[in-house]
Amino acid sequence: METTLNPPDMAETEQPQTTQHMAENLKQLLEEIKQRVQGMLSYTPKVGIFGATGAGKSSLCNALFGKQIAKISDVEACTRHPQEILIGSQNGEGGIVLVDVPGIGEDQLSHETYIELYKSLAPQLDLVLWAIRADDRAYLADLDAYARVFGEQDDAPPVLFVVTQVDDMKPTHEWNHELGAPGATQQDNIVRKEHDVSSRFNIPTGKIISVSAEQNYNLSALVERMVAVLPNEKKLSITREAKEQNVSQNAREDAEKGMWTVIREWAGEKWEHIREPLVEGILTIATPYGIAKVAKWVKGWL
Ligand SMILES: Nc1nc2c(ncn2[C@@H]2O[C@H](COP(=O)(O)OP(=O)(O)OP(=O)(O)O)[C@@H](O)[C@H]2O)c(=O)[nH]1
Ligand SMILES: [Mg+2]
Repeated sequence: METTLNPPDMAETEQPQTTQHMAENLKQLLEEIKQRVQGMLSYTPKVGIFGATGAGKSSLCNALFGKQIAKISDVEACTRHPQEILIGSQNGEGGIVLVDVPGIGEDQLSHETYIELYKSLAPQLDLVLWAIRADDRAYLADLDAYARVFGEQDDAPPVLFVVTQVDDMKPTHEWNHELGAPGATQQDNIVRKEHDVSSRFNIPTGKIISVSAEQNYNLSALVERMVAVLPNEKKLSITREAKEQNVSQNAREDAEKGMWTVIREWAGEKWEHIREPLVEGILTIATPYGIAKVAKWVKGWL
């Protein structure tokens, strides 16, 4: 039987907010936001590295995140099962999960199997890096896999294309070992390659980054793009986990702006009331994550 509740006695419950009430509400909001920030600071992102066999996926994981985390092979297709590797986590917090998957295109049977694997993995990932070897012109397997994995998914994560092993771009003798950078003709060929990838896969050139894992070339540009394409609350997890030398000031500022933007959204119209204690409180909890390093800049921006 339906029961009706007597409306509460409005005179009793709806009292004008006292200063004390307001102060308590603000304090509560402050604590809530700090807890959510703690969650954001210790978020563990999941990044998938997709692409053809031998493209340099495992090498890229190692170069970006700095630890010997994925086995590398010179000869036969090496990563036969997806390896989920949690690196950099402390006390069960933070870190990054890298999903280093087998390369597509090895043979027809495994190609089909791997596409199914990529499809099932994609929705669980925060970001995908799709590796394409600089001197590889046979895109068929990649085009087929990309269309089938991402063409049909609504909940697909952002994808960045990474042109790998650019030190092997012709003419290889041009590579400048002193600067760790391509020579002029190599550079032209890299740009050409990026345009080619862009038109074949129908993606903007801004989503394509050319790197050499072996020569540590352009990895910080890749980290910048990774930070740029992730939503605000996840940006910081990349700058936190990438090898220090691969994190530019730009990437750091982008990630921190992302964090503060989210915090401001959470505070909403109360922002001005709690701004000062909030900034101080967050700088304290964020210090172990390297945030205090640019505290001055952050304060200026806020
Ligand atoms: N010159 C050069 N060689 C590289 C670079 N990155 C990887 N390689 C070489 O390319 C080969 C394949 O690298 P992996 O990292 O094993 O490639 P993978 O995509 O993980 O391969 P699978 O696991 O078989 O799919 C190895 O011989 C690496 O040493 C690079 O930046 N420059
Ligand atoms: Mg591998």
